[in-house]
Amino acid sequence: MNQFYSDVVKGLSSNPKYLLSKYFYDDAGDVIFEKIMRSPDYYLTRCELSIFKDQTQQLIEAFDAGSAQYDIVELGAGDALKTSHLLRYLVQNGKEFTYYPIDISKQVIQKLEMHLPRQIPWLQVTGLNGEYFPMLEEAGRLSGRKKVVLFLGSNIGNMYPREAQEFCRQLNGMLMPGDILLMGADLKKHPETILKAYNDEEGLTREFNLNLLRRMNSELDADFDVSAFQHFQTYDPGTGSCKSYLISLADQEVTIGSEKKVFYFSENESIFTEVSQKYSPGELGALAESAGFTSLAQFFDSRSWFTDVIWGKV
Ligand code: AVJ
Repeated sequence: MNQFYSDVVKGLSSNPKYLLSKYFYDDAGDVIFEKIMRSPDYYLTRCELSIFKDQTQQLIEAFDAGSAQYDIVELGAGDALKTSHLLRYLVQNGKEFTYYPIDISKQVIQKLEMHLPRQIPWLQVTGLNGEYFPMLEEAGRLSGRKKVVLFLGSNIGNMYPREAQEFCRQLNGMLMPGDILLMGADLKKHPETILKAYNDEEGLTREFNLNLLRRMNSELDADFDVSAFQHFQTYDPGTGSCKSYLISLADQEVTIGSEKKVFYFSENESIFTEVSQKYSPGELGALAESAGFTSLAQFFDSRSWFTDVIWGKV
């Protein structure tokens, strides 16, 4: 059977139940996520975009520390809107480089390879469709230059701090001395502001969360009654963990797959679906150090709600 099915069976057989947030992003999920990024309550994307628009030159000056010859690799490129500001600036200043966007979605890569060189004439784009680490190795084989690796949008937040530390350490192990990491992270702030980003007025995050049930219905032949589950969000200002759950509104059973596996949900039972971890600048500094990086520079939006850090591999 496929990976999605076995991950679902594992998660729903656990106590407490969970599902993996990477499965949010099917075609319908991609569309909802694009709407989330434009939603007034979801401040993250706008904050990071303002950093890329307003501090383009400063970001690039930080890359130039050491060697000024580099290629740009992006983990989870998506629509590359934020990155396009950097890319345009580099091209206009006559920099010779290749942009290697990595994404798990084939459509995303095809779109980027087609549209980016039209928007930014002379830009060299080589898309890599697959998982982060294998594709990062592939980029290393293709590129003869130092690498600037982008990991934006607070994607690091989908890991708990311990997992994030392990991820950054692994990433560090794959880089060469002189390579650079530019990572976006959402910052701790008033808890109401954070909760509202995931309890948006338009109900987009709710739909994003419930879409996971719809995806299991269509791809795994499951029979979830989507109306019998409720989106529930928490934020713990102490730990900085913002978490999404689906709550079963009734005692119910759900059948999944051709083997007709049955799962029981009692009334008010939760399924954990996502963590969106928030950091303080100090915690990010500690993360850099524990993963073997040196902090080179740090950028903030005007309200200091979001940060982009630049770390060097020594
Ligand atoms: C893409 C992981 C950064 O956690 O804020 C948005 C995903 N989930 N709304 C986040 C998401 C609910 C997002 N990241």
